[in-house]
Amino acid sequence: KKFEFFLLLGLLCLCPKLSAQHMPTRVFPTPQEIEVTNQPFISADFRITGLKSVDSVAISFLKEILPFGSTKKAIPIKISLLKDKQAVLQRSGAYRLKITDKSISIEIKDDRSLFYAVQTIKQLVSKTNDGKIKLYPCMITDYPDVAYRGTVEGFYGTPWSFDDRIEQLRFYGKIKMNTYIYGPKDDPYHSSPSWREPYPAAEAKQIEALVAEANRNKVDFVWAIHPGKDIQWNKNDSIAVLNKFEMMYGLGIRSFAVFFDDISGEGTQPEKQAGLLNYIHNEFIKIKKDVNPLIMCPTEYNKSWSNPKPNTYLDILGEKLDPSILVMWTGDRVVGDITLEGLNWVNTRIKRNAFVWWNFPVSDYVRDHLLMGPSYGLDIHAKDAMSGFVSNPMDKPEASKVGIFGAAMYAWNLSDYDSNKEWIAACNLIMPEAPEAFKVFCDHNSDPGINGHRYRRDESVESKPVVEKYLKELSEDNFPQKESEVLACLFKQIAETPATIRAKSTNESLIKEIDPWLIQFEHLGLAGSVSLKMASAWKSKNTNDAEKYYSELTSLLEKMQIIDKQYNQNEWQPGVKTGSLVLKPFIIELYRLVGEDLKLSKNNNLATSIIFTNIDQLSLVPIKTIDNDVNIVPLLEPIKIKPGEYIGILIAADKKIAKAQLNLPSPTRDWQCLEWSENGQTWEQINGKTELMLGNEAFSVSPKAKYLRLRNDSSSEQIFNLKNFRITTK
Ligand code: 14T
Repeated sequence: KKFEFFLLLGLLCLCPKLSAQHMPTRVFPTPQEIEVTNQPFISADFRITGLKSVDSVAISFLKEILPFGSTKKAIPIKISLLKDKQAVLQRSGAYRLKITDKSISIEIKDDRSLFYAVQTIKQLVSKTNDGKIKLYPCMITDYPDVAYRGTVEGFYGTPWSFDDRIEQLRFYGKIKMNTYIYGPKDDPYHSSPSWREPYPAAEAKQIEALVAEANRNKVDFVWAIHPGKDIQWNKNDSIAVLNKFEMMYGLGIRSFAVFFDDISGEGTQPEKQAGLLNYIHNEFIKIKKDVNPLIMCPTEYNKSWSNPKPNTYLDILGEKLDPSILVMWTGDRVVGDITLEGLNWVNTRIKRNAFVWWNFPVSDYVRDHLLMGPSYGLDIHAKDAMSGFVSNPMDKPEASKVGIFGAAMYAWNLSDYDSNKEWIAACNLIMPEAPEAFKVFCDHNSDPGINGHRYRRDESVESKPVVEKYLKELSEDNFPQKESEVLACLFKQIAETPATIRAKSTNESLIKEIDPWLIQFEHLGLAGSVSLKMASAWKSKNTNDAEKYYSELTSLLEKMQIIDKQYNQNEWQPGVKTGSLVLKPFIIELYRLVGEDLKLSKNNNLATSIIFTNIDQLSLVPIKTIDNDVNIVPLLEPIKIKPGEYIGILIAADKKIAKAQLNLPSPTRDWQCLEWSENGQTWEQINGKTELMLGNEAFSVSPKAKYLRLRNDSSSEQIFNLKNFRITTK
């Protein structure tokens, strides 16, 4: 054993050593100590020795990565307990991994350690052409900086689905996160009115299955209750919480939380809250021997909302709560950065290290935006000031992985954390088939826009100075040739990005989540390209071309407005915003400059007719206009139209509809509802016209009509061919 160790030491000394940045493969999160040689060895098989009663999930996982055999050449993998008495190696998940061409040694503290060591091995392994295993000798000593790392499903809006959550738990295992706090605000059995009631059988079964998946991935499934809206501070309700926890225990839950956020009135009293929590701690947590410490979210969960006077809410919790109970904290504000100073402030008051609830990348307060940027604003010196770190994500689980990945890298190894580096790593991991395109998408979809929390994020970081230079040169009456070329490249890339992502990525759920933003992003790219051509024609005094591009841009901007009115129509922040911090304002600025100068600005109504549809497949189908003849360019492939979907034309502002002519053959006709509108909001049906659509006969429409559309009025998806959809204008 000693000999082996010295052999490894010798090897590590002889071979050129590689620092974390120059490793053959990146291990994530960055291990605390790692030395890797750049001389790989190759082996056909491996076998296990040492500890027998270790976690079978980790072992079967290991067998998926390394071929097991019993030949003499098989490299032994020895699993043993960490003998080191260092405090950091006593943490759950700590492991030491030594790989030589003679043996692999895995030293562990617990089952989680073995699982994490296996995750690390998986990242170190590559395969030769003949299917053998290639490994780099290395020595890794690793443990987490923060004990509890994960997410809190704590947003308002549609909770994640069962399948979403299963996939999240697997993802957390891969990035060494160990905590998933279940607290969706819109689950009635988590909050009022039904927190006292048991889950219906079907939902209970799903929770059991989620707990099982969490266990396989060494994630604590923390079930949270949110009783504060209508809790009565009496024995009955204390027992109601206890009973509910007992039921959840029966479903396999071994970690619990009580949330008192976003409530008012009776429920907010700190003495009562502490009383209930201590009761649960004494009567439940302490009695069950296999349950983790209680977690609570206070009512005053951020500095800006907390009473600064001594001996008020937070001090009372600090004083009264059993010291083992963990207290959550979102920072100086509801949504904001996490600083050591801010944590020290609250830690003194709650008399323990805060459990950070980071409200990023949650978007429930800006539902028309995506938060796809780097996870920055996290203090890398705060590891000894927090007991846990969880991220509150978006209602879009796959898209949230970008932000969650950063949070995971931070919480494992704070001093190594570089938000930008990990953001790039996240894009590579989450969309390995098109990492560059995904990065472009994320880069321009990260700022939440103006919001009540006054929380803003960088966006279009590298493009911003180019845009600024471009506008400055223009204002000084120069034409910024170089910047114009750089931005033309960028907008071309943006316009192509959605198609690349759709074609290459196999992650259908992710594409579905971001679909409206992909559609809008494509138009942003097209509008940007046209705006540059317009500005360039204008600067070279080519007024004809400038006007032509101006009107093209008008249509594209109008189209973007329509997309904003068609997709993601929630009642809070409806619509679809993209590139809203730098690129969209840039396009609008060029539009304004040229429009004002050429006296076109008063006429910023729709200059040309455009397609009006909410069928994704058709959103970019062009409209052909020749004099007064306006028609949708016919498509060869049949079109699928879901219930409620429609296809039509919005005509240019200065035109009126004289008549229309449609030929859209479909196996059945009873789904077809033909409608016109003046404003795109209220619609009038044109009765009895659908028979005409076979005959190509023209019919007249109200003179007030600006829009004409055919809508699927049935409850099932239909198929039709687009042969002719034509409007004659006057
Ligand atoms: F418990 C908390 F730590 C917390 O952050 N609670 C909510 C959370 O569920 C939500 O996702 C998050 C972001 O919007 O903010 C908290 O919710 C609020 C915040 C407000 F400022 C609800 C109402 C508010 F006025």
